Amino acid sequence: MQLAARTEVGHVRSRNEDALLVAAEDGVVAVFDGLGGHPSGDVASATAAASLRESGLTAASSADELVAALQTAHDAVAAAADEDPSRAGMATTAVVATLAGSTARVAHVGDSRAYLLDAAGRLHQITRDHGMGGYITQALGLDRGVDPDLTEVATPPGARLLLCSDGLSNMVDAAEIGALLGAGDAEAACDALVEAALERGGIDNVTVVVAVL
Ligand SMILES: [Mn+2]
Repeated sequence: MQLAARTEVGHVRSRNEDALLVAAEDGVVAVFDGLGGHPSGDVASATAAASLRESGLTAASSADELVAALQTAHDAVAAAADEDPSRAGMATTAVVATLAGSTARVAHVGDSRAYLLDAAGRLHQITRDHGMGGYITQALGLDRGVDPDLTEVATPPGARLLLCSDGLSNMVDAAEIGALLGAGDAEAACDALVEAALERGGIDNVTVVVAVL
């Protein structure tokens, strides 16, 4: 398995409020996007990434353990918000994948996405956004709590998994995402996807994780 990851602030935003996690030895990857219009999005995404890293989650974890790790990350973001009034209401999306041989499990809240490029070169969007047009209905840290979606997908040799923030998916259409994801090694595909988002304007932070399975 090859893994590559990159996050960029883009051309417009002053801060990068996205975060990523690549725990190659554990077979765990994740992308987080601190919510705009809320305070401290960068703190929210970094807190969630740290919680996931410390959760003990691995490719051998069960589906329930994956969902529980996201619930724990939600609690960590909420607790960090309670520590400082300036952080009240902070929240972050999360998309997390555990990569175990020929299957991957993906859990998410919000509009950060997972895509699978199958061995035949067809792109499948694995996640369904929680929210549209910038209004997010589920995110780690929101008062109403979270009920993550969980999907298990087959990842035969040659399949490629992409996790990304909306700074990619809002800037680059699915056909181009599929073409760029499929070309070159993981590092080349990751760079090509980020560069495409930046060339289209880079109006948001952009974060990409590519796994070549
Ligand atoms: Mn974003």
